Amino acid sequence: TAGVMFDRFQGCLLGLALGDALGAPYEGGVLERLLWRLVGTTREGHMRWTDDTQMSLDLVDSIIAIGAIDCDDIAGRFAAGYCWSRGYGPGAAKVLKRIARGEDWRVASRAVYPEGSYGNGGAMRSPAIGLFLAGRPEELSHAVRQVSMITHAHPMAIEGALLVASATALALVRPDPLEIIARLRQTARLDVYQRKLLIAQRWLTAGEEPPARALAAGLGNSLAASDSCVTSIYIALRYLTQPFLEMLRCVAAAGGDVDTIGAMAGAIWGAANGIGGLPEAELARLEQRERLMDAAKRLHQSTRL
Ligand code: F2R
Ligand code: MG
Ligand code: MG
Repeated sequence: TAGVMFDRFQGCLLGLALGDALGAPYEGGVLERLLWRLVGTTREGHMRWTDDTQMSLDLVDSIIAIGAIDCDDIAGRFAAGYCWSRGYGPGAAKVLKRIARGEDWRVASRAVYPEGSYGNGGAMRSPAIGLFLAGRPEELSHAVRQVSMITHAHPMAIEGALLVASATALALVRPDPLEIIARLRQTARLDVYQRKLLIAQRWLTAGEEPPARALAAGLGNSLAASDSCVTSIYIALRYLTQPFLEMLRCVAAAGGDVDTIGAMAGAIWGAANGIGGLPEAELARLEQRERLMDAAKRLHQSTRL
């Protein structure tokens, strides 16, 4: 079992990074895509990933170093890991710069949006917590809330992060799409998530995938958490037994925040299928693959699964 779990931890982190890197060229408008053409490849010719993977790695590095969730340490690593060319959300970038200047994250996170950010930046890094606290739903819920609050204190952002982390934790141990979606419906509290999870459950039960435009219209595709978290969960579960790249084609066709929906769907898909299911040629072109594999290995060693 430990070997299977180790493979799935790597599948989750590498799936997240691959969904992010392969989705990044499709994100944003004309200007953002043009910019990514300039900065989206390393000197060695590898595909770069964006803020989604950077913040996930910062979080994993903190969990490995401390052996627990420590928001002060995580906030420091988020701020130190910030790099403009990884395409952070504008609000998140401001919060991280304030923390880097020495402001407490509790103050910084409310300084940009007093009610907190409702973007998907809290959710995109939450799969790492799903791995660390799989099988312990109450601890998971508490940890996701705390870690989201560092940059994303809005209830929509927190609940989106909880759903993505829970989907990851469930995919790791019981990769049955209908069971996962039913469990997530029991977890959701906010109306918008209840409504979208019901749509996703109906589509999964019918076994028919809607056209890309209807998928985006029904579940959303923007960088708001409420418009991207259920989208990524649905696509991951719909394609759970199909090739990773088929899944990503669906993400790209739905459009919008493609790197982040790809990262979250990739993490859930990878937690269920393991690193062996990921496409080899694309993995070989991914930047810092060894670092990601090592982080997954050490996170696995830090868990009490
Ligand atoms: N930054 C990008 N992509 C750049 C291209 C985006 C393009 N313009 C587009 O609209 O598609 N990607 C990265 O950012 C996303 C994660 O964002 P995060 O960390 O949640 O950022 P932020 O700034 O906190 O929130 C995003 C935007 O949402 C609006 N917003 C959030 N909370 C708000 C509030 N309380 N009141 C008003 N507006 C709020 C703002 O417009 C924020 O800028 C991921 O896609 C990642 O890949
Ligand atoms: Mg990104
Ligand atoms: Mg994005």
